[in-house]
Amino acid sequence: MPLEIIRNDITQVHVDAIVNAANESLLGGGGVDGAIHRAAGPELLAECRTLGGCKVGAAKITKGYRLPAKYVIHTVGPVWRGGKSNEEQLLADCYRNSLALAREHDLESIAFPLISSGAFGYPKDKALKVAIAEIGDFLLQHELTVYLVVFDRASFTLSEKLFSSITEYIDDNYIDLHPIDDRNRRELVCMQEAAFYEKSMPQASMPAPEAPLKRKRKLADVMKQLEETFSQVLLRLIDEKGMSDAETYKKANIDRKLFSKIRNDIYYKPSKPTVLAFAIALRLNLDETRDLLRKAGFALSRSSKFDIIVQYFIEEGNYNIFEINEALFAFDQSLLGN
Ligand code: AR6
Repeated sequence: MPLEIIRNDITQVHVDAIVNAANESLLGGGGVDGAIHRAAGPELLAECRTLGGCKVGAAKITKGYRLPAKYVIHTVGPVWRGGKSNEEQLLADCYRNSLALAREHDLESIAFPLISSGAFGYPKDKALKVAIAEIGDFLLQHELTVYLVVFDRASFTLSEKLFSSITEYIDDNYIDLHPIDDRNRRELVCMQEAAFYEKSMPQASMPAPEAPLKRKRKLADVMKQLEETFSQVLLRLIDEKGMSDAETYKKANIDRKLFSKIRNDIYYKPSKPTVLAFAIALRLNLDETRDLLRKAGFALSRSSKFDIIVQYFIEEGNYNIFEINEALFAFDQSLLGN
């Protein structure tokens, strides 16, 4: 998955580079900076002494020494002063300049902490937004695996407005299956199956009376589409939308390797998050999303928070996969992508 949000101690992450939320001296400090220096050993400080400090928003690279990561990219976030002192731009620069360094050094993976969101006081939800937007923009242009490391879930908050509107949507749509006894559950499954069959062949079972020629062609189309596999439907949709392969897999938060597997194997069986990721990349509406899921043997379920949250974003017309993953993470769900 090109962008993954994980909960971990960044000093433990096995990647080409971890990013340090440092200060302008680059000579160590508390928070993540202290943890990185402790884990890397005194050689890191010795190399940092040769760098001559670092400006806010800029980034410098050193070796990783005793860390599992090969490199440390040191960047200096802005101190939060209420939001009117160019903080957002400077924080965005931290991500952009760190990612540029990763590219210059041909790195394949990088892990970021939530820069400025500790001692420097940047509100965590705002800091997260900047991180996701900058990393997301970068990933639409370049190949890299990026981990956003969130230290403790308690520190992770979606903006209150988004959080409460998703919660409300879940409350309205979520069916908790547990209180339902077996008989009810069987009935529910039968109802879902009936709805499924009713929806799956509308043109074939209920032809419009007034257009025999058109009806015939439509039926042929339906039959042809029934025979298509997930992989074939996906490639057809990409063509129909006028998108390129790269644009599609990047917007789906899917890496190139997985995409070429799907492209080369017409019988490829994707996971549900992968199918939904493509539905988002292709900006499918809910019905189209259901059709694509069905091709891979899945359906949207009202007893899955994961499904309901994705459905919320589709209904809102928000197809930004990184923002959707931010919400899924906040609600403790698995993320979209491979
Ligand atoms: N792994 C991942 N994230 C961590 C870890 C860790 N081991 N430790 C803390 N965090 P901060 P800043 C999270 O204060 O706000 C230093 O003294 C933490 O929960 O480390 O940019 C420097 O020398 C928070 O969300 O960095 C500077 O003087 C995030 O990392 C100053 O602090 C950033 O918190 C920089 O302040």
